Amino acid sequence: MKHVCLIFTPIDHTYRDAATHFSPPLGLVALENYIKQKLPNVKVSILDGSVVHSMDEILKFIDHHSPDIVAQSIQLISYENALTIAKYSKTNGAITVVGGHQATQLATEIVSRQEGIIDYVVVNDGEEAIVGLLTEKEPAHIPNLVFLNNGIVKKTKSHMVDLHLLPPIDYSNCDFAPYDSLLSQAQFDSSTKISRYLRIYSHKGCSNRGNSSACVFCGRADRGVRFKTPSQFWLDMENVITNCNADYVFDVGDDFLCIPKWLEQVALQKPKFSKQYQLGIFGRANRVTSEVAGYLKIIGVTDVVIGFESGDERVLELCGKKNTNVRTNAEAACCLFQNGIDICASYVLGLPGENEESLMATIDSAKEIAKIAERYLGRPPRELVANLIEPSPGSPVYKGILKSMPEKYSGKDILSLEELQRDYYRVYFGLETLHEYKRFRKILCAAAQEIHSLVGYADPQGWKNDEIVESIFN
Ligand code: B12
Ligand code: SF4
Repeated sequence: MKHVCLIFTPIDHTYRDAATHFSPPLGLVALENYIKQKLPNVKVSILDGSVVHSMDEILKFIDHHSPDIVAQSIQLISYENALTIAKYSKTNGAITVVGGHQATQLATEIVSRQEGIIDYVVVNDGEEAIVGLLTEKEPAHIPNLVFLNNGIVKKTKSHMVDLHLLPPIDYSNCDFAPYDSLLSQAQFDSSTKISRYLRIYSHKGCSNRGNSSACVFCGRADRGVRFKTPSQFWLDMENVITNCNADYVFDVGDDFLCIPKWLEQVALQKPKFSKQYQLGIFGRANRVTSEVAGYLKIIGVTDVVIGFESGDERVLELCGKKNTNVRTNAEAACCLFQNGIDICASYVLGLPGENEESLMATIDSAKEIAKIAERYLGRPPRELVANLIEPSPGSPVYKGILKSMPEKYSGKDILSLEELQRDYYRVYFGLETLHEYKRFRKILCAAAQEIHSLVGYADPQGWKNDEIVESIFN
C-alpha cells in the first residue's frame, strides 16, 4: 500500500505564530479527501507541525513509517524546517514535494537550489499533481509540477481543479482533541462559548485582484476566482457541523460577498440545522449593503473579517485596495453591527507611505469602529488586529524589493522575514541605518498595541515573537 505523508511544516519560532490554529490544516485535508476519492487504497497521514507534531516527532514518524512521498505545505517562515525534513526524508528513500502559495511563488528558485533535496514543487491546486505522483505517472504528464531535469527547470501544464467535481470537505480522519484543547485555552471571544472550530472554503481566488494588481502585501498565488455551488457550500457546512460537531465554522474564501446572485442562492437554499452554529467569513467593505447583511443573517454569519488595512486615505490608495476607503470601511462596520453581525477589523501597519500621521489616522479609525460596536452591540468588536507588513514572495512589494536589490534576492529560495522587512523599509522608506529602522518599527509596534488595547482579542501576524509584548513595557 502506498503511503503519503502530508506535513504542515513547523515555523521558525523567532516569529510570532498565528494563534488561531484551531482547525486541522484545510489545504491538506482537501488533498487527503481527493486522494481518498481517487485512490482509496493509499494511506494518507497528516502531520500538523503548528499544533500537533514537533520537528522531532515529524522526523521520528518518517523514520518509523518510511512514507513513499513526503509532501509539505510551506510558508516563508517554515521553509528552513521544510528543507531539514526533506533532507531527512531523502535519506529514508522518499520522494519529496512542497506545495502551497510560498512554494508556487518561488518554484523555480526552489528546484534550482535544492537539487537532490526537493524533487518536485507543486504549484497552485495540488489535487491532480499529488494523485499523479502517487500513481507514478510520467512527471512530464502530471499537471502543475515544477522539477529539475538534467539541470533544466521543467514546468508542466497548468491545471485548475473544477471545484464542482471535488468531494465535500471531510475532517472525519482528524483527531480534534489538540485543536479543541487549544481553542479552550484561547481568549477567542465569540458571542457564545464555542468548543469546536473548523474551516471550509466556498471559493478560491481573489475577485479584487487582476493578474497584475493586488494589495501590495498580498502573496496569493492563484489566478481568477472559482466558487463552489450553493448546495456544495451547505454540504460542507453540514459535514463539519453535523458530522464533525463544529459549532464555529470559518469560510476562508477571500470575499464571500463577491457574487450577489451566489449569496442570494446560498441564503435561499439554507437547509435546517438541528443545532446552533456561528459562521465567520472574509468580506470586502464596499460590498456590504443592508441587502447583503440581510442574506448574511439568513445564512447564519456571525462575524466578518474585513481588511481595513489603514485609516489613512493616501496609504489606502498606495496599498492598491481598490474601491474601498475610510468611509466605505466605517459604513460597512455600521451596517453589519446594526444587523447584529460582529466584525474583525484587520489593519496592516507599515504600508508604503506610512508615517506618524497616518498611524494616528489608523488608531482613530480603530477607535471609531470600537465606538460603533459599543453603540450597536453594547461591547467592543470581537477583534481589532494590527499586523506588521510581510513582503510575501509574489506580492507587489516583494517584486519592488527584488527589482531594487537583485544581487541579494534574485534566484533566492531561503529568505529571512526579518531581513526582508528590513530591506522593505530601505527600499520603500529610505531607512538606511539600523537605528532609523528600529525606531520606526517601535513606533509601528506602539500603534499596534494601542489598537489591540481597544479589544479583548487580537491575533496579529508579521511581528517577532516577543516584540509585541515588549513594546508595552519599553
Ligand atoms: C486559513 C489561513 C491561515 C490559518 C490556518 C493555516 C492552516 N493551518 O491551514 C492561520 C491563521 C493559522 C494562518 C497563518 C499564517 N498564514 Co495564512 N492563510 C490562510 C488562508 C486565509 C486560507 C488557507 C486555506 O485554507 N485555503 C483553502 C485551501 C483548500 O487552499 P490552500 O491552503 O491554498 O491549499 C491548496 C493549494 O495551495 C495546494 N497546496 C497547499 N499546500 C500544499 C502542499 C502540497 C504538498 C501540495 C501538493 C499542494 C498544496 O493544494 C491545496 C488544495 O488545492 C490563506 C489565504 C487564502 N484565502 O487562501 C492565507 C495564506 C495562505 N496565509 C499566508 C501567510 C503569510 C500566513 C503566515 C505565514 C502569516 C504569519 N506571519 O503568521 C501564517 C503561517 C502560520 C504557520 N504556522 O504556518 C499567505 C501566504 C502567502 C505566501 N506567498 O506564502 C496567504 C496566502 C495569505 C495572503 N493573502 O498572503 N493562515
Ligand atoms: S489581500 Fe487584497 S489582493 Fe490579497 S486576497 Fe485579500 S483583497 Fe485580494
